[in-house]
Amino acid sequence: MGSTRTRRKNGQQTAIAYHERLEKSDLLEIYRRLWFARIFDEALYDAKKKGRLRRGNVYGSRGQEAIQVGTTYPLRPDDFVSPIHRDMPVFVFRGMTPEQVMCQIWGKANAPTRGKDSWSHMGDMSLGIVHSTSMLGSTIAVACGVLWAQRLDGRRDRVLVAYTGEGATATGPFHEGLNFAAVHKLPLIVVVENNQYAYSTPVELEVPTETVADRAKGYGIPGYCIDGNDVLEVYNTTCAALEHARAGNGPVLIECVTYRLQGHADHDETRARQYRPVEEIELWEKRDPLPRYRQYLLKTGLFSEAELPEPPPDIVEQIQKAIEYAISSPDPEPHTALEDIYDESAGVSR
Ligand SMILES: Cc1ncc(C[n+]2csc(CCOP(=O)(O)OP(=O)(O)O)c2C)c(N)n1
Repeated sequence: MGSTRTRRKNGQQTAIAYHERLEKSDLLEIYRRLWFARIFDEALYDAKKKGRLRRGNVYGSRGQEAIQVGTTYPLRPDDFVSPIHRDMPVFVFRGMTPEQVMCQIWGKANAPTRGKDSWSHMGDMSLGIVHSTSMLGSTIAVACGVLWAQRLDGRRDRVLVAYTGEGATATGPFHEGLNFAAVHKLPLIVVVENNQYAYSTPVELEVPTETVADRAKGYGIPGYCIDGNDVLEVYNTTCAALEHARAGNGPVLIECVTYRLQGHADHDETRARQYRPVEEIELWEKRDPLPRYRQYLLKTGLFSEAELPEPPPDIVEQIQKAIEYAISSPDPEPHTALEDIYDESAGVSR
């Protein structure tokens, strides 16, 4: 490993500091969202450890919060996102309530999928959240379908931000999807969360090019390779990509170089300490995006220490309340198992 520095060598960098146009209230909201994502993660790990969450795995995003916040903050309300397993806070940033998301995780009757599925396997097109699919890489092909449908409806200005891990960039549907998007100049932004590992497979065994962003050259589209732990760099690059895509110039690939500070999921914690070198973990803990952004805010002179609590207590309370709400919500009744399976209005019968 230790390839981050060389991996950042290639790939374009955006020179425009879009963040300089942000108000103080925006800077604070970005800080709070970073903490929302961090606390969300910690609270779920804690619930799992204490036996309060008894189903599924917890796919943490500790260390990757700057990507979730920096890529969603500049979006318009009518843009789309396509989150995957490591992007749970994105559902909230795009309009779902923490209660809805927690009910989904606990598999409750009042969850978006009414307890039929859990974790990220949900969507809401009224919020522009494309239903997540477990077949990694296929999310890009699905995103193309959504954008193609938009085009048939005469809409070319709604951008879709699709998230993927670096491992998933080695799949066939990723290439087919991105190729299709590039040929038809679809307004797609592919955010590659390069956290260095796909389960236990290091990035070198998934990607033969120096950077993942190099893959963009094969489709004739811009590819950025950026510091995924710097929320403002992520924000600035997303703003540039949005302008490019909205203007009808086609897709953009943004590789956010980061690190998966935990195991692949909670069940992998012990093994992940064996396949990742200790020095590597320690190095990346020092690059934690939260204290980095806090230091930046303090240096601007706009904020006092007291204005930037670590963590903000009201967010801790908000997330705990959502968890308690989910735990006390009803389980789905067995007879609902066959409901919502077919779209009756489309004329398909059971
Ligand atoms: C096509 C496909 N192959 C395998 C899996 C099983 N799987 C789930 S997550 C994962 C690792 C994905 O790694 P990466 O794309 O780098 O994302 P990360 O989990 O690191 O965020 C794998 C192999 C899957 N869901 N889909």
